[in-house]
Amino acid sequence: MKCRLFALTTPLAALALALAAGTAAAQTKWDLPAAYPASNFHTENIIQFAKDVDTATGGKLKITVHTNASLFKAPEIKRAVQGGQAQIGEILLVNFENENPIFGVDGIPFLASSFADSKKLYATQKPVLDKVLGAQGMKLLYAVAWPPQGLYVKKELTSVADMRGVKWRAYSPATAKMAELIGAQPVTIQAAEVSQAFATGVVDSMMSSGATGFDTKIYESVKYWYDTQAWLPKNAVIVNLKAFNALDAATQAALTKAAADAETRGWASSAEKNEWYKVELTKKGMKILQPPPKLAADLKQVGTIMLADWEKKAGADGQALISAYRKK
Ligand code: PCA
Repeated sequence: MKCRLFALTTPLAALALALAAGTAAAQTKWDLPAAYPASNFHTENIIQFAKDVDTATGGKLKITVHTNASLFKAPEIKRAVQGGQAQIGEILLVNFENENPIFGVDGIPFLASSFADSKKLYATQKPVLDKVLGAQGMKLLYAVAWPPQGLYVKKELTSVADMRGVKWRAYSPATAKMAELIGAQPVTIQAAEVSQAFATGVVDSMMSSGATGFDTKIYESVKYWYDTQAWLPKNAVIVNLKAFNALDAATQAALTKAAADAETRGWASSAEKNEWYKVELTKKGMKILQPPPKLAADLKQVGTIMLADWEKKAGADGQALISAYRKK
């Protein structure tokens, strides 16, 4: 004991202490606000991503995932990352369409309605997203599509006319706009509050994936889901550029690699779970239906109007993006 005490006062021991302190200081801790429940496939993927980063950096970069909008509400996460209140976060890109049309291109109905087309659209959109987010002091790490969006309703439909006056849960500017086009009443509610909104009758319908219907137990109040395969909006994990640049090169590389893996894993899991959700929703008593011809045609028309609107807002660059996508 005496010996150890003595040892601590030697220059060598002092150096060891300083090194230990240096190691502790070199550990970086990041908060990652996410807006969806822990059991959601996006969130599970993020948790795996954080683990991969931890392992690859030997614990040098620790990312704490805050699920279900517990740290910031969904629409606040982007600004939190931009301002550095969170170093990294998950956002639903289409939520930010009013800031810049590029964020909304994956929310246009029937522009890209399969996983394959959605990947092509992402490849076209990504360079612009990189630029826009870069100019805002952030960096896109990866993005993963939600499964295709379908229509949750309480009664069977023949056309969109049957939706007139129905209380419609919107999650983005585009889904609110859709409600207006079909004569429904939009109420914007983020996923974390959807369960409550349906249970209390604030809303009676929404367009979303099987994932969110399952996560929110929508089957307790809604019995039909039309598998319209209308669009596949994406969640993106973004990082504050200053926080990213403050990492050493090896940590940056580990983060980028884990992000690329998460992107591949996330798209695969979205497609796989899309099928699983349909089975589970059916087990819970929901009817999963193909839209009848008139309903399908009406919705396509809504998509055409929304694409024209988007192209108008996005100008020449936007039109170029759409034609580049169509050529892919
Ligand atoms: N779920 C999210 C966005 C798209 C989706 O499938 C939601 O409904 O909020």
